[in-house]
Amino acid sequence: MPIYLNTYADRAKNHTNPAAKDLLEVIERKQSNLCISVDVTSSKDFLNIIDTVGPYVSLIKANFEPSLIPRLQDLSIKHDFLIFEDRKFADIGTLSTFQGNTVALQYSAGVHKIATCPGPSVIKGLATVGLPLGRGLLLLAEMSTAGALARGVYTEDAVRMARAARDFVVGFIAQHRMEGRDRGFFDFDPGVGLDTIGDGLGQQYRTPEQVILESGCDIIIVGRGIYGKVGNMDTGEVQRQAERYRNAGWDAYLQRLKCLRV
Ligand code: BMP
Repeated sequence: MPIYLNTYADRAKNHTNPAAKDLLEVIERKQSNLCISVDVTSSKDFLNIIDTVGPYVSLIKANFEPSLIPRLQDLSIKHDFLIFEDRKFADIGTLSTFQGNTVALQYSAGVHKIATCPGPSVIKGLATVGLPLGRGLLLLAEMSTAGALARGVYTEDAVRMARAARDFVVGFIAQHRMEGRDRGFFDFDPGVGLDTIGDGLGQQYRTPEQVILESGCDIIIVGRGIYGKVGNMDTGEVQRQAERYRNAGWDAYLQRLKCLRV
């Protein structure tokens, strides 16, 4: 059966990248294809949000201070989620013995990092550090913002680069399923909202149903839809929204399985 038609659990059985396999197992165990994007500046808000939404998510996406890593790791064990460090790598990919200020060094300075990147040399540089640690990389193939340049040839090249480095590249940040139905890559989709279609600054939102059922993506990435306006947070409401998005994402996945099996 083509991989796209399989359950997350079936896909976990066959995946060779340990980070991707872990993620598929967590998704199945928690029945959640929700990734929260925690884009806040206060460490207190950051940790509070994660502790509140932890039970409902499989993945936390953030760009965090190294000093927060031990707390984040404790929370990931407490709530059973993986960490996706979101860094935009746009430096040269060279890994030099003497001069280490490269993307590989940036990458090795943190914890569990999956990142976007601009070329095959960078993928190679990151893989030297990431593969021995059992990590995976995501390539930015398409963007959710209006008028984004990540399309056409850029998107095709991202898919080509991913295919050439299948052991390390585990998928894409995208708006649609990037490969044919036989692919093993993940498609992570940001720009997800249940109550609004944009943020007035170019961000465009689609519903979990559009993303998972219609576009065939695997994971919804949600930020402000869950924690609202920064500095204006009510823990009960954050928890309620996390549960709501978790349920919406999972229902869309169940519907997809049902449709495809008919
Ligand atoms: P929000 O749900 O609050 O709009 O947050 C979406 C998150 O996903 C942000 O961290 C943003 O940087 C990221 N993102 C995106 O919105 N669109 C993309 O195409 C790629 C992203 O990484």
